[in-house]
Order: sequence, then C-alpha cells, then structure tokens
Amino acid sequence: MNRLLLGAAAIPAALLAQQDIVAPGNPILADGRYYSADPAPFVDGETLYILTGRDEAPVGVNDFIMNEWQLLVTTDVASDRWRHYPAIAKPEAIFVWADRGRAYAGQIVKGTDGRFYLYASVVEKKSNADDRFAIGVAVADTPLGPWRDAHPAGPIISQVVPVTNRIQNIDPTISIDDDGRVFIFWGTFGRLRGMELARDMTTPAGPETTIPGLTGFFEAPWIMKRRGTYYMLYAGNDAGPHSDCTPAIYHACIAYGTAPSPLGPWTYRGVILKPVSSTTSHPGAVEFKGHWYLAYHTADAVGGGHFRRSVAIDRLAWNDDITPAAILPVLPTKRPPPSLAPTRNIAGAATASASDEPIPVQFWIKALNDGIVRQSPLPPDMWSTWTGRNPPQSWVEYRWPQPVTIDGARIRFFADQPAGSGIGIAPPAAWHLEYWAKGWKRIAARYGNAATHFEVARFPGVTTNRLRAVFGASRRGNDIAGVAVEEWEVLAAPSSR
Ligand code: FUB
Repeated sequence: MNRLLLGAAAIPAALLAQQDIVAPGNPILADGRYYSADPAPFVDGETLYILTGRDEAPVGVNDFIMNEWQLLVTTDVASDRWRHYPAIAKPEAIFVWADRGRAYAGQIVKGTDGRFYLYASVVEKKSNADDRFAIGVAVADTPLGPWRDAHPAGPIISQVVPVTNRIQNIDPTISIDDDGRVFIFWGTFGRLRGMELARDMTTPAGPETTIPGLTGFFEAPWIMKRRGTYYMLYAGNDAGPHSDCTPAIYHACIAYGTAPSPLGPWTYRGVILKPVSSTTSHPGAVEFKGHWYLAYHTADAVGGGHFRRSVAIDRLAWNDDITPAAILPVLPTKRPPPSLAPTRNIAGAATASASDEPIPVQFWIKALNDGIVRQSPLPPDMWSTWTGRNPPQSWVEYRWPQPVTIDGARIRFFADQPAGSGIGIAPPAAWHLEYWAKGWKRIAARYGNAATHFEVARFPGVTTNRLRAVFGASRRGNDIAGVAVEEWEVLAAPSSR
C-alpha cells in the first residue's frame, strides 16, 4: 500500500470530503448534491460553525432519512464562502446503543472545560419504550471530532431515563450560564421539557419540568441569552385563518418567548419568521463578529422538498427600545433566481379564495398558485374541501387587480381514492370554469378530471378579472368525497401578454 493511502486512512472522513462552497445567497448548499437540515450554529473564536443534519430521502419518499451530521463553516458570512464537512458524525458510530438512519436535530456547545459537546437526537437500537427516540451526548476536542460517547451508560434522556415520560425525546438545546450551570430543553409535538444538567454536561441534575408559556410551541426549541434575558426560539404551529403564525397546521413559523431565568417563567413574544417552503421549520441563532444571525432550513435547493431540506442564514436584528429587547421579523433571502422559462401562466399574479373558507387547517389555499407540484404531496401542498363532511359543490376563485385576457387553464387534481368514490379525496365527478362579466358566465371547453397529470382546458379568449373553477364532488350513494387541487394555472391569451 502506498504511503499516501496509509496516511489517508488516519484522516477523518469529514476532512477528506471537505469542500469549499461559494453561496451567493440561500440556501447555503443549493445544488441538490447534499441537503442539510436542523441548523445549530455556534461560534468558536473567529469561526462560525453550523451543525446540520443531512436529508437523504429519495424523491417522493416522505420520511426523514438522516444518516449523519455535517458542518458548514465560515469566518465571514458576508463573503459567501463556506467550507462544507459532510459526515462529521453518525449516530451508530458514536453511541453503541444507537441505531442508524435518524440523525435528527443536534446542538454542539463548548463546555467550560474547553471541549465540545454534541447533544443529539437519535433512536435507540433496543428499548422497551413506545418511542425509541432519545438524546445522547458526545464529546470531542474539536468540532470536527472524532466524537465519542460522553455518557456510555446510554442516553441522558429517553422515555425511561432519567424519569419516565411519554413524549418524543428529540431536538435538544443547551444553555450554559455565566456561573457554569447547564440546562437542557427538548421536545416536539407541542411538548417542551427542561432540566438542569450537572456541570459535567452529561448527568441529569434536576427534575424534568414541563415548560409552559410559549404559545403554539411545536418543536425545535433554541435557547440563547442576550443582555441578561433568556430567549427561546421555536417552531410554532398554532394554525388558523387569523393566526399570526401559520394558516396551515403542517407548516410552522418561528416564534419566540423570553424569560428572566432558564426555567422561566416564559412569556410569548411573537413570530419572527413566517412559514418556509418546507413543512418543518427549525431555528438556530447566534451572534458572530458583531451581528446576529438566524439559521433555518427550507425546501429551496435544487430537487428540494419537505424531506430534502437545506440550511439558510439571514441577519437577525433587535429592537432595543423596549425591555426586554424584541427580535425583529427576519427577512428571508434567496439566491438570485435562474432566468425563468417564458410562461403564459398568470395565476401567480392572482389572489386565491375558495367556497370553503375558513379552509380546513391542514390545507393551504396558497398552494393553488405557488408553482409547485410535488411527487408525494402533503396536505399543505394543496387546497381541499375534505373535512369528513364534504360539500357536494365547491369552487376556487382567482382575482386579478386588472382585467386579463385568458384562453386556457391547467389544473392538477390530487386524489387518494378512485373516481366515483364517496370517501377520502377523489377526482371531481365534473368541473368547469366560469368568468365574471356582470355575473358568472360558464366557459365551454372539454374538462378532463384525471388526478394523474395536469388537465388542460382551452377556450376562445375572454377578458375578466375573476375566474372560478367550479367542482361537483365524486359521490357514491349519499357519501361525498373531498376535492383537492395541487395547482391551478391560468393561461394568458398570446396577444395579451
Ligand atoms: O429533522 C428531523 C426533525 O424535523 C427535527 O428533529 C425537527 O426539529 C424537524 O426539523
């Protein structure tokens, strides 16, 4: 064997595979070769690190397939230059008790002993718990590792340690206080827990406490301290038409609260990031070289999706005129878009409404004209009438600020039941278009109703500022199925563009 290969064997995989990235905007890793999720930023000296998971779900697979953690590293955010270290750690390589494939959210913090501690959500290989997710802690001398289990007795938190709980134990976040006291917070599905750890960073030292006060908490807590106040950022999903967080329950906003001490009392303070393009949202914030940043993930990379997410970073600013200082809404930024192929579709310029408002909170009216059709859509990727008590007739409507001349429409139905069904969501039995001209006028066209492809309706040009698609639901006997539309395009007549 030559010397070069012998030498390479001793070098951690992350170092061998590192790559320099130029990221002119978000997401940081954008070309779809590596996805990245659940960002957890931290600063060591002159360097900003972002720990991330890695989504590896194939297209169309709706599951978090996450085999490893990775690092994104920069010394200057404004330079757009990052170094990417894939595979800095894998659950089963660190924790003998952990299974592979679920390297969920983690956080790296520097302990008072100068070493780095990785708190990680993984699943246990063997457990009698109903839910095998658990939180382990690993230690390393550098952020790149090598990481080894800092608590070889097993997870520090699960459904059976240090006490019995019934929650899913993921998404840890850590606070190390100025006096060296260590607190861990974690949780999902609306359950947030907190606990003090001993100064060794691994031994549970206080009771597990339920943390109230953070309105709409869903998951992904992130604790930090600024000027004596504790801030808890989190993914919230209290959904509804009047929610300041999200209209659709599967989406999440990033909200936050404040407290005078880590265990509370916590006071809800508002939303700082509206829902992103992935159903999950996940915050991590940090001060670096005089500026604050929010890291989060989206589905915006090439080939991205709800299970193929990518980390983004934007500036976070404060209103110091009030006490405690408020976090200002974060403006999400993106890379300059590639030049778009010319299109006749003018749906994106319209405002959508529907007959079934308020729309059932699992669906999303804005999915109609967002330009996205997913291979395995989730409920917020569509508008639908499905509630279990489904209406026989329904409609969706576009309104443009100015009259438009149109001569066609393309509609993509979603169905989980065949045509003619009276349950679930089925292709409509019939549908047609109507335009507004001092009253609704039916448009004569051929209207197909398959849910496997875009159905195209062509017609002689009409000029209007309102267009409706009117649906008659599929039914069997007295049972009525729901109707769902993933995307509805409206085509401007060539001469009117
Ligand atoms: O990445 C898997 C899970 O999705 C995380 O643990 C949650 O916070 C959500 O982002």
